[in-house]
Amino acid sequence: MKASDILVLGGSDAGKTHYAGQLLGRMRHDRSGRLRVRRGGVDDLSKLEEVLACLEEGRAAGHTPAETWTGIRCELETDDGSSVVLEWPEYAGERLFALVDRRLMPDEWRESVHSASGWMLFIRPSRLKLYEDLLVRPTDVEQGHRAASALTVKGAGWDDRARYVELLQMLLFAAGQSTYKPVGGPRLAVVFSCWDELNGEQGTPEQLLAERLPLLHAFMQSTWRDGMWSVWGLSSLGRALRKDEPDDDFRARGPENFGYVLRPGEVNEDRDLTSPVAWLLGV
Ligand SMILES: Nc1nc2c(ncn2[C@@H]2O[C@H](COP(=O)(O)OP(=O)(O)OP(=O)(O)O)[C@@H](O)[C@H]2O)c(=O)[nH]1
Ligand SMILES: [Mg+2]
Repeated sequence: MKASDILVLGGSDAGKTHYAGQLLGRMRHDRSGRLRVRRGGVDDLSKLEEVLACLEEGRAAGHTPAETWTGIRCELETDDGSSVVLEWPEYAGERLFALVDRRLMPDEWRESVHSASGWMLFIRPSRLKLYEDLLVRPTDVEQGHRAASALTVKGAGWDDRARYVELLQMLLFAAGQSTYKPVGGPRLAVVFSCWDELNGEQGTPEQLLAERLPLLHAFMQSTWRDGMWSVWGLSSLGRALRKDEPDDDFRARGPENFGYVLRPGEVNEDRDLTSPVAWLLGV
């Protein structure tokens, strides 16, 4: 039996926990997906049970507490009947960008980076932090012609177009990967989460990446071997849920009837939420 870790990468509020909860529900109850929970397997899924319980009541689950670092372990069965043990880290998103901000890689990260067979990077397009640059603010525009507020960069820290590239460079270095030749593993899946928040005009997930994060797109194309990286759209819930007020329709129809992915190159929704994980595991 193969053991495979997926390194889940994503900042705060990126949708990691809700996806994990929905994934568990699908793998357990929907036997038509590419991956299924093996009955009687070696599972430790208590963290995700809590998330799924909230969803079953039509409510959103909470933010993952900062001190959390749990490995969720689950034995899966694939279409061809073989088994994979999936290890899935659950942590608070702010820990991820602390790597870039502090330029230090704690041991827990180092281990995951080394052992993971696939990296899944969650990016929520509606929360991207992008600053104006010279392309949208040409230097020959007279200051007096512009609103004063447009000329100041609000907030400190990185622009996301550079931040994700820096993060991947650090992780590749920690994984002992040379970028001299195209990287042949781990596989990398960029997942644009909360796709339902977009206006429907963004085309395929890769088009969105090229448009909103062109530096990251170029970095992935030139660093990973073709076929070893992919870009997905994801809406784990299909709609926004609230923590305090249950959504009656969601509760009545059940979380298993909500959520979809956009497969690489596609603009249509596909109900199999397990497919990005199946792709990362190579099954
Ligand atoms: N509209 C919409 N909202 C979603 C979806 N998935 C998650 N959310 C919301 O997005 C917010 C963040 O989701 P989480 O899954 O908690 O994000 P996280 O990456 O685990 O965040 P941390 O625990 O802070 O690291 C929550 O308020 C969810 O209700 C979705 O598919 N669509
Ligand atoms: Mg979380």
